[in-house]
Amino acid sequence: MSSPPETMESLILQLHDIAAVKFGNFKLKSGISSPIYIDLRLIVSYPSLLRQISQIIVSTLPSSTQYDVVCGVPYTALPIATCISTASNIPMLMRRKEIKDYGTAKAIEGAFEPNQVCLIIEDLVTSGASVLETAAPLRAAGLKVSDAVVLIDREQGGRENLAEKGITLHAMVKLTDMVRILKEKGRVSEETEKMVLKFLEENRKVSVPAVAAEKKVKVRIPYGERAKMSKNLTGKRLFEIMVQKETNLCLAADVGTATELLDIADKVGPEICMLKTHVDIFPDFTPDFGSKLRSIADKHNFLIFEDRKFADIGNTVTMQYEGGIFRILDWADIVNAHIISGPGIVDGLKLKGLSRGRGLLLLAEMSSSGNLAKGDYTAAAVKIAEDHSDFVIGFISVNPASWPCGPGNPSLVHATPGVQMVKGGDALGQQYNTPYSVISERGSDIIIVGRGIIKATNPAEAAREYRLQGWDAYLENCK
Ligand code: 5BU
Repeated sequence: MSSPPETMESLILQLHDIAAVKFGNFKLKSGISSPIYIDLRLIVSYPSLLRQISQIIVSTLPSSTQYDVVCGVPYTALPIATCISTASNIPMLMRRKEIKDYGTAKAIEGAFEPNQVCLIIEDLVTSGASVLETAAPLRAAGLKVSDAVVLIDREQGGRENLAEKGITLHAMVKLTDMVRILKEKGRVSEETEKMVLKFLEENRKVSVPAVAAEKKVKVRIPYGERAKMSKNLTGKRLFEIMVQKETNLCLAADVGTATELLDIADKVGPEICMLKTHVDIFPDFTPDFGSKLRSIADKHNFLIFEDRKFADIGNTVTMQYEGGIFRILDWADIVNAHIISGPGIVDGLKLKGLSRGRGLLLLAEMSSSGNLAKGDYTAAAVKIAEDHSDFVIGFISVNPASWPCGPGNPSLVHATPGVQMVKGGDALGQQYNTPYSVISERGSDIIIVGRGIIKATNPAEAAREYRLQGWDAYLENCK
């Protein structure tokens, strides 16, 4: 159902009246100069216009479009979404741009059920990037997103980019139609119209990551090639699994009990290349834990990484690795170590692990705020890894692309904790970056996600969304 042409015309003229649409020479966020500028933030000052927009935008949708909830892309579309929600009595959700102190549940505010369908509402679409930024946490929270409705489509690739991610874009008005109407009504000259059309023609396709293109890592050697370079069997296997399963996702399975861990490992297994444990948090640990987890890992083809963070002298860590009640060496493909005690720790772990084909990650950086692993410390981790590349398979890192010493040799893998769909942190110092930022901008290889998945209503669904995000970001760098 669409609105009568005169309603649309009146609305476009009102937007021009309030200078929400301006003509001239404007520098856009992307750096390019545009002859047209649209600022829809102004509409909050014109309640009657806001109401009309909210009514018309919904009438743009085909009557077959079903949805249970609406969510506006922050911030400009929030008042539009609110008006739609109150007028049509359809509940609204809000997406946080930043999370503070909480896990994923708080990336989306409001009440909802898994599998409910959420309609995304946006004011202006260029590449579609901001719609996708909102769709990702909604999907990770278990909601279905298949349609987005927008006030103005700039016709610069947004429709196609969104379609690639399974979202149909419905636009109230296309930019070319808007300019044509303004010309017909004597608001702009023929010359201006031509200038805008020429500009649009020359900027037809703004690809999604072009928004952050200058920040992304320039060249990435594909995981498959790096598998061939790795001198360690486990390092090689990790890269191979990533390629086979098209995933660079590691689940940080910090659940309450060993039973829960085995359960989530089986559910999320198809989505991950690695599962990270903290075995010492389980009250119900039994000696057969390792073999049970091993068989799930074999079934779903992922590696097991015990995040033990060894830190002692070489001699002590040999005993901690092999012995005690946990017997980590028996079941964990990968462990990690601080380098605070010097390279002897690697020698100690290698003594036990190398002949069993195990691998070691060195903590070159940490995700928590105020941590001391930086500068010379990080550089020392790189040096130790190079010296032991038969056993060290890579690093825990946060920002390898900007290390002054460089991220080291490509046979070594980078795994990054502190990942959620939105930036933010928890109350105890954890700091989160998004999958795109971690892989594409910061140059890491693996996203390690804990609460973003385990606290989701449907962890398997959330894991799938993280996998897709992480993998897309990787492919982006391979281009
Ligand atoms: P989260 O729920 O996604 O915040 O879990 C992060 C996991 O990664 C958790 O198991 C931490 O122990 C682990 N971690 C981390 O957060 N930061 C670090 O620098 C290192 C490990 Br090393």
